[in-house]
Amino acid sequence: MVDKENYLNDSYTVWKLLEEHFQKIKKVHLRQLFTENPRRAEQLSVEDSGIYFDYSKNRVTSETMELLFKLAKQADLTHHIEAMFRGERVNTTEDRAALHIALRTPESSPIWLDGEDVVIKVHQELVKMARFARQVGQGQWLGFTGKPIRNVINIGIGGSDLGPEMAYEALRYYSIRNIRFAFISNVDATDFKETVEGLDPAETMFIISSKTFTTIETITNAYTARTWLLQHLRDEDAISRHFVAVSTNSAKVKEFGITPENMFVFWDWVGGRYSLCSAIGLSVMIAIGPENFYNLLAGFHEVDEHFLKTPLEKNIPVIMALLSIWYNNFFKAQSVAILPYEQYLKLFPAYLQQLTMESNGKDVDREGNRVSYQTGPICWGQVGTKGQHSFYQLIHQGTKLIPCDFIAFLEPLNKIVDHHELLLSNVFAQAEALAFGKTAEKLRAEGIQEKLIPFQTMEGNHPSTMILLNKLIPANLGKLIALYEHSVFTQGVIWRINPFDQWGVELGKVLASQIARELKNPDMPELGHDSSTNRLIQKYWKIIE
Ligand code: G6Q
Repeated sequence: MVDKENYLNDSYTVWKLLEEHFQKIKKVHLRQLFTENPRRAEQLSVEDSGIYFDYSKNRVTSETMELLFKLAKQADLTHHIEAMFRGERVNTTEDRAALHIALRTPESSPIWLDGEDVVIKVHQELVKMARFARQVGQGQWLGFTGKPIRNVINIGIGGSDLGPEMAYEALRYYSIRNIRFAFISNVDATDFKETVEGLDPAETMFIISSKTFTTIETITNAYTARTWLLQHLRDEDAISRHFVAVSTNSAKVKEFGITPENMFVFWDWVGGRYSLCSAIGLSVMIAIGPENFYNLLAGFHEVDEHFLKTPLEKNIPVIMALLSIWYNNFFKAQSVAILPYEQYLKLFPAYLQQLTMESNGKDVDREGNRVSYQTGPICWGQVGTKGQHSFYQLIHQGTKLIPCDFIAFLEPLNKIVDHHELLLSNVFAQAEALAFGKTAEKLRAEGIQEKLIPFQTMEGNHPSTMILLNKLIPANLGKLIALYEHSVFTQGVIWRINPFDQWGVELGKVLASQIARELKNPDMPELGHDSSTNRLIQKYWKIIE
């Protein structure tokens, strides 16, 4: 165990100062902080890159922020950011760079990795993707029987699924409507069966997205898709008109029967959950068209630049990360809620769940020592106003502290009478009510019966951050995602963990294959698991006898 004395070495003093400061501030109410400082909203907000980031409803003072910035400095954050952007092998356990920022870097700005400009390769692939996306989107890519493609189905899982599906839903407003887009990820056959139900194979294109091309769920679904297609089209030559692959593993793609022309590549320096901007986003590019996809990348890049070049004190992802650490490590909050008030962002909380929890769900530091402090919080959420009628009760009056990120857009995409004013009024009102609550005096003044006062009193002092953008255009989606990516990275730096590996996920991949072999083989003389697992396997054997 790394004890607190050794934690962050020379930053230990700042950590200790933060602990002492926390004791002073933990009971201070946001009501008091706002009353004492009429300029609080102005002072604790940042406006940059088309983002209005208001963190004034957080339980911090200027002293808290100063200490947190000091913590970031002592963790040598700027050095770590520069190392990632330079392409150093920051993913130490896999000995890889984490260069997702190169995927959205303009062609004119080279980034060198092992003697090669990776940005050139990125743009070559983007051009190939754009050509294909136009052909499919404009009905020029014909299926085996000569029919244009009407259904595009991405088969992938984890990082090869959550990003594309979330971004497709988020940018659906911009998508072509004559093609249906779907995403199959679960190895449960129902996912495949229900998705292809009623579809004509002659009009269906499958994109098999898998970095490794060995992930059992994806490969199983891909072979099922192949069988489904060939049952109807009855000719192996049909594969080349209905299957494309996105992968780093050309040998495995070839083995599956997909030719190199139908393969889109990316590289080992792109982590799965950071891969949306690579060819993994092919389905999104077909849906919204190459121009919109390039705009999405431009939004990512704008925030990349902001993260790299802005002083820590005005750096939005850095502030997001420091607030997360403040609640996680000092208030001991267990989770954070992501609450987008935009229907198109309905999958955003689920996407962030992977980004944040797979990245920072680690219990050893960069040197392999077990940590003695809390790392990544649980991330969850729901689109507004749905959540208000379900779990918000616990955030308002429960006994747990749950910091909330509200995300809202000033302009609606779909304008129908006063829907948007109602939506915005809800998100602003929720943040206000969480912070300031409702006092017993106020309730009495409203004439509420005395016996109901304890139940209707809202303590308030529930922290939240408001991320406000103008409108959900593709660039703004890119900005939002990049904010969270860089916040996750910053938290990883301060917790001294590697946010780019995922050994827990790898373990799951190995375990399932072993049990899958055993389930198929009821004649096995002995099972080597624990008694519980052995009995579960035997239960299954009984039904296939
Ligand atoms: C993401 C993880 C994981 C991965 C999936 C799919 O960062 O590594 O979610 O994306 O396991 O892996 P493949 O793309 O290799 O099929």
